[in-house]
Amino acid sequence: MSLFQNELTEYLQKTDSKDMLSLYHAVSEAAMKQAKPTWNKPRTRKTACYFSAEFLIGRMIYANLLNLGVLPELQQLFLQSGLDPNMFEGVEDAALGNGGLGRLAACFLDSAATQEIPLDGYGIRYKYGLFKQYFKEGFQQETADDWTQFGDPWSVRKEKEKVRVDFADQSVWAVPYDMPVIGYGGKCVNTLRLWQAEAMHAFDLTSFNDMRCNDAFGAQIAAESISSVLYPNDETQEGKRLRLKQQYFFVSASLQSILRQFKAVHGNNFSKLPQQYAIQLNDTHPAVAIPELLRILMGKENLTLDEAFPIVQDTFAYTNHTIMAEALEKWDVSLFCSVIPEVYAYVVMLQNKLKLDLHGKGITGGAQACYHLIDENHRIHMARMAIYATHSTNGVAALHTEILKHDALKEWYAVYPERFSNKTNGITQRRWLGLCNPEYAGFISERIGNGWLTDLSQLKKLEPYVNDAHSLRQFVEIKRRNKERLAGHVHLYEYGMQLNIDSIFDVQIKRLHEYKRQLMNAFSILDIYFQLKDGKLPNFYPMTFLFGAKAAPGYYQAKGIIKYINEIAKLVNNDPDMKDRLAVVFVQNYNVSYAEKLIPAADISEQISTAGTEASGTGNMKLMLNGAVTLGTYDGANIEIVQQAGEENNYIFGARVEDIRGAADNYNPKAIYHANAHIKRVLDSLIDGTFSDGGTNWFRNIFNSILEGTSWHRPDQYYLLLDFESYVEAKLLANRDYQDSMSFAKKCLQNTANAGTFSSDRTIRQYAEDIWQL
Ligand code: 26Q
Repeated sequence: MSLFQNELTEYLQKTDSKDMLSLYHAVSEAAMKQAKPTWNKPRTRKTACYFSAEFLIGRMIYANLLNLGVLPELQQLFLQSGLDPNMFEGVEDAALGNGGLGRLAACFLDSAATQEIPLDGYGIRYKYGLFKQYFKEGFQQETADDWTQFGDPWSVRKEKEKVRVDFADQSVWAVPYDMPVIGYGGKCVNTLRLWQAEAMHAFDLTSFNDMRCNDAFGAQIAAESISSVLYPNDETQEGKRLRLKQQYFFVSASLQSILRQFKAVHGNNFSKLPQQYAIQLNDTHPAVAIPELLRILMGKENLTLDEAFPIVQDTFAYTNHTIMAEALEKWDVSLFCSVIPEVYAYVVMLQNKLKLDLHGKGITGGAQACYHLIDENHRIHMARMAIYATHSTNGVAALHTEILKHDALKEWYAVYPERFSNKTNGITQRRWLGLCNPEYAGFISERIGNGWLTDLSQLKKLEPYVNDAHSLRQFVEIKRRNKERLAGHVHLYEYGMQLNIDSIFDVQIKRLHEYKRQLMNAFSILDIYFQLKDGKLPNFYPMTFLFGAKAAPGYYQAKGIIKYINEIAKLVNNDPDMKDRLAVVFVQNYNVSYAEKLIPAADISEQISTAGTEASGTGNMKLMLNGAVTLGTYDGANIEIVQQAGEENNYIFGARVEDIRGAADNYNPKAIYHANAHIKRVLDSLIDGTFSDGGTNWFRNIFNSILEGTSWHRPDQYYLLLDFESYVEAKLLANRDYQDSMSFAKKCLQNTANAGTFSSDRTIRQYAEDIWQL
């Protein structure tokens, strides 16, 4: 009997408090107790540190219990006591991230712990995570995400390990909260260390009596505001002072904490640092760690630049997650200096050293401009700094890395080709199949054993079953029950909405972004609707289109698209002609836990970004793993997905990167609009009174951005109209194929069987071997 089982049994016998909250704490504490001895084991070898401004963890309790191996015990004990083991679905997600980048960080931690790779995460303990979303008359509304409102039993505050972080205008405590990262099987427990900002002098009531009252109060607010809220704009750089403070805050604290441990063992022999620690920078958000480590080594430990630079370079490595120029972080020198002036001196030192290095490579004068860490407009380019001062730069899918090397970062690839590599993203199959789709997980284990939980390549052994009629029928039944489960959830959370279980579930779930083209999906649905109304598409099989997405609160184009899709949903869902034929649902507050319900129920996975814009995608892998076919473009990891699973088992359409490049200069969306009656009718719905945007003018703006463009971008910059016809055609082909349910199930099973390479276990092994030298 496990310690967990003992503790929980005792609790259930002795205590009357059987409300959700008390049980949540009792169960979590029992699990923490069981994990503790393993967690306390000291590290004896080189450790990798994952620096990330975001960790999109999701709900912790079930994943931790699964990995500890005590989930069956919980279920048994609860059922014996007449309690519902699913009651913790009411517990908040830890949404300390925006989307893909933050979720990837969480998957990496799970994979490393499972494979006994010493990897610790370092980040920020935001008081408020990503905003919660609800719809009011079809418009997105945001509320604060107070994720610890019911407590945080999975964190341990380490008061004694707090460190001081200094800014130009304030100094604060960084207090670490450690979370255990429990590997599957419970043999290894790593740490996620999240820093919370607190005032150096706690505001005390005695100062109410004197004039310093306001000062003390103000200082406390100013300190706590640093870790108060996650910035909700993914993929657009916003030069905000507080954002820079957040970055420096967690990076400075993390480096101090790492160096404290290092010095305890190795003293001042800093040349050994890269043999003991590897630090991976999750995009440029933590890249200020580079000049900060230089500052510590030179300013405090008295090393020279020639001694310190190789240490920095050998310690750090950088991952790029985006191609789009507007997302590359740049800081105005004036802003940077007003926050961390002492660090700026080390940026200048790096800049000067870079100039010498380039000179040595024959790059001189004006040819150096595109490399400058501090450009002619007095902005610091964090990506350039990250490439220059680290030993490794990687992209997150094969196509993405090629674009980095030959386009976005080609000047850098020309001088430092040996630094570039690809590490295609992955996902943890524990959460994204084992936990979220237990029936399918059981189906798989019955056939090939459960080794796939720690070695996803074993899924290949499923392949023979694609020709087994009994297995295919069972697959269809499981998918149907997952649809029922989702429908129950949607009924509860989306105002009593009823889903048609006997329809195709077509799912697009990801942040709302123009490049991800949710709008093109909306256009295609409206086109299908008009065709059905006109009595065309006689053999159309019923479809339910599901969307989940949050728009950054200040991103009005994206908010307009949400409103537009909700308007289409209203039209379609209220039309009696469409009953049981066509439905559109935009779920509210899409998050990790909602994803765990949507993904197992999906038949079709929408991955329709403009070729060359989505660095990788990871939702595409989760849907593939759960037996959905991909309706997608040649972009990001979609390319690798169809290489593995076969183009014949997926629906690939549209322009490729080369086609888009070729089209760019003479692309004329207006000509397409006038030439294609379907497109014209659909687009006109934005301006002809079919729908109302509540007087915001957002629909007119969307219409104009496609046909007219603006002063800062060309018309239809994401080529919706270029791909529209081939997209609708592919969608209708999938609809037709679905009607042969056995052959469609076969495609689905082929996708699962070939998803092995998309485990984050594989990805993190590649980081550990190729970059961190663990
Ligand atoms: C920057 C400045 C100020 C405020 C916020 C930000 C910010 C925050 C988050 C910028 C970017 C992000 C997140 C980017 C992201 O999630 N990128 C995605 O990374 C995934 C994992 O590699 C890929 O699969 C996706 O293709 C990529 O879009």
